[in-house]
Amino acid sequence: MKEKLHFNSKTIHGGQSPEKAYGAVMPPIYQTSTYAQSTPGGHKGFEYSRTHNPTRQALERSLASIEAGTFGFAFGSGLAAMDAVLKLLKPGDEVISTDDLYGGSYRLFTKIFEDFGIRFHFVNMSSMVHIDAAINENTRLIWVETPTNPMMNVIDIKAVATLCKSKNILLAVDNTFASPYLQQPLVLGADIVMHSATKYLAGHSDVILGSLVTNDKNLAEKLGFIQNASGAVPGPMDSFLTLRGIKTLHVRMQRHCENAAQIALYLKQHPKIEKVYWPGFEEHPNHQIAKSQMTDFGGMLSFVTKGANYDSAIRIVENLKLFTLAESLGGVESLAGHPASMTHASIPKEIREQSGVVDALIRLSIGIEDVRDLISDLDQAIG
Ligand code: P1T
Repeated sequence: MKEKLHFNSKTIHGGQSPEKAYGAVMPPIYQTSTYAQSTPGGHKGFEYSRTHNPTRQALERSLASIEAGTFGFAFGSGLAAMDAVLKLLKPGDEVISTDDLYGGSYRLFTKIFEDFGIRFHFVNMSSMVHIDAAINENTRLIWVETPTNPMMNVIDIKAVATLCKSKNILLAVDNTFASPYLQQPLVLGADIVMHSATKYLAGHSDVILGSLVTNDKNLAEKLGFIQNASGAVPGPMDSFLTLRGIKTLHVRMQRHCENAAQIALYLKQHPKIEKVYWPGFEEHPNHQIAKSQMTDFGGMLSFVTKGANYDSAIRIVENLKLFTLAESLGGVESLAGHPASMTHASIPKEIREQSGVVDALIRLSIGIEDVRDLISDLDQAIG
């Protein structure tokens, strides 16, 4: 019954049932590393918390449910979840990814996995032609991030999935910016959906956690093996907090989207603004794809002021009072960031600038405060 629920009920009930001992509505935080056995192997389904933990298992069931998947896995961070996917590969394998993606993802690919003999191609995925041109007989994985961080490009998941299926290539989608409230990549044909659950899923800027969900039993066996064998699992407290966060995902996302839409329109008509990157604008190059694969346009946007440079962008983010200048996104509070010096500093300048991550770019994670206060703050900071 529970898996037939609508999304706004799955966030609360998906994969959940009251705890057996006392009927606790929320799973207890099972802060234990191990479990008593009556005889070697004689246990109640839990042996050691790297392998399984009841609080983490409740979260993993919830993650699978909200992503319309069967198998969920939680990790100690978003990057640890990505690391597990890349460990499906072998030396000589090749990966195609977006040319605009989170700086830490780029760093994981190029500074860790290239040394293990895996080759990465970063292409503009707004056209299938670019992806097709980068495919060869060694291509094993296509890694899509959509909307992209921080340029807000939207990639057509269904079209990439069709291409992947025809060539027997795995498709993984980083769904961090959208959250499953806005788009569900497995339904669109992806094999694996990944989250930095640190962001919208947990939602309160108090946890670092990552997740993977798949419908493929064979892939799930491999990912579960890697999760246990490499051991990058989250603790029970962080699992609990993320599960609690997910229960309000739908109401938070609705407000994030409403506030971001108003701020995007406010910035667009501001005389000092050069360009606003937000997929809800009709003139956004991927607006039609965003409209068809997302239910709304999300809570993230980026912008550049007229004649801006590194110093003037830094001045604006320092002037903000209600927006906090900080890395991360997706929490209830609004954050501002300067990608060139913060989240994307690990990408060489000439490479990041090719995809638009210039020194003048400012990124906003729009929170769920009263939007009038957010606009007043931007007004005084932009001047
Ligand atoms: O920080 P962590 O939970 O390990 O997740 C990494 C990650 C992966 N994918 C995307 C799209 C991300 O945005 C992130 C983390 N991003 C930030 C910290 C940021 O401020 O953009």
